[in-house]
Amino acid sequence: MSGLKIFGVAPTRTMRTLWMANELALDYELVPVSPRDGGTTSPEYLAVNPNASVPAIQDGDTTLWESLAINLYLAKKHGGDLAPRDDGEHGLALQWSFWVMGNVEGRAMTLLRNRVFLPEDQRDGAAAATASAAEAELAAPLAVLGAALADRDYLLGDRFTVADLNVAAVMSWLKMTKVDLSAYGHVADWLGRCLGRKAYVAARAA
Ligand SMILES: N[C@@H](CCC(=O)N[C@@H](CS)C(=O)NCC(=O)O)C(=O)O
Repeated sequence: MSGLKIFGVAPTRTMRTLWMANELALDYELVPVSPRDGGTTSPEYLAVNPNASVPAIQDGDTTLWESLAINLYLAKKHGGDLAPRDDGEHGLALQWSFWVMGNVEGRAMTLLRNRVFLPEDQRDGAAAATASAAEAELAAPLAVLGAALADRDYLLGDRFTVADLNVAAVMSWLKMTKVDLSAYGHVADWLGRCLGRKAYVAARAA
């Protein structure tokens, strides 16, 4: 088995993997698998990802799922500026990736569900209250991220790395849900720098 296959469709967490693949200018095949049409539960796909979710990749003999782990793998394998340069940077890339999954993703998903996916005429009342509670819970992690970015352009210093990509890919949901970042200037500026990258824009259009 050779060549990189990315399983998924762009308007899902697959976008995270496509963003990384574009940053690294990788040659890949996008195998369209969508949760919307039962694609993730076919026996063929469950053999690739038993979680019945996207994304997943096959790269030679390596099969992987979990979007941010896939990105850490691709960055390490292909090197360059996006990859951690030493053990300390490697640790920080893991730290920020685990952090964003544990502290931001669930709350951002609650916001997406209640402010974007729900039909517009059902977004007030309980839905609005649930969304506001999730937004309030984001204050502490946003302050942590803002403090980390106070004296640097990117999470590991002066270059964009897999740590930024993984955190910004999750934080892009906050933009979609119109979370007010005005109290977090460093975060807003950094997110703008990350989501302004050509490789991200191309991944969204894939
Ligand atoms: N933690 C996983 C989550 C993957 C995930 O839940 N993907 C969604 C699409 S964004 C999915 O395929 N859900 C299956 C479904 O809705 O049936 C990751 O980051 O890769």
